[in-house]
Amino acid sequence: MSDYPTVPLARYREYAPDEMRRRVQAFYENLDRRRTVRDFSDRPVPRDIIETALRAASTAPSGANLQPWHFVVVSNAATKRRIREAAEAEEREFYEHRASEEWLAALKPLGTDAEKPFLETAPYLVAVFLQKYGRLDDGRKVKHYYPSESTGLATGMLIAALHEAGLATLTHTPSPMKFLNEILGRPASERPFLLLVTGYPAADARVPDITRKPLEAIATFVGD
Ligand code: IYR
Repeated sequence: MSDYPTVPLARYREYAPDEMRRRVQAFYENLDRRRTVRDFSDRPVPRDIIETALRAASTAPSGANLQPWHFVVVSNAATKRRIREAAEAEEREFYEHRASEEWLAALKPLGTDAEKPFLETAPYLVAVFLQKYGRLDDGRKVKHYYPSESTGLATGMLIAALHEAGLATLTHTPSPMKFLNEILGRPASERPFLLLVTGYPAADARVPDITRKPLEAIATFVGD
């Protein structure tokens, strides 16, 4: 047994099976209404909503509970403009040179291109950083375990929380994203993981007509 102190699992809640069904169905139906949006309104969003969504994200499980993530929330217009300029420079390289024909064909249904006006229009850009290691107060390094998995889990929970609040999101991954360290003053030990754009969708926002794989295609049950 562990030598570390433990506390009772006091906040766990069990539900009767019918209540479980109702809850998970409602949860699924709400998440199923989430769509990645590329047309954002500039309508302001109260900052405390973003703060609470970040608290939700920070409950994600992580390797050895080391919580290897950092979120930079950008609402400043000049900083958003710098990020847009740097991202579009990388994206132009991507669309004009780096992307393979196969990759461009895969992106075709999404209708994306190197123009990223949403990086200035949306009220918030949340830059998610992955910490390869942490630092103790005395400056010593602490290795982080499974930082990609952990940061991915936290980001998924952030997207779900923002959606629950009624905000749209876009997971944007300009590549490479190292410019985010410089613009946002983050140390070299942190790797930009993705840029999460969030706000209200534009009134006339449209989304590609795409579908999700059915359960049979995504899951296999190995039972008796
Ligand atoms: N980062 C580029 C290209 C892009 C790549 C994938 I994979 C997408 O799902 C969408 C876009 C861009 O943001 O346009």
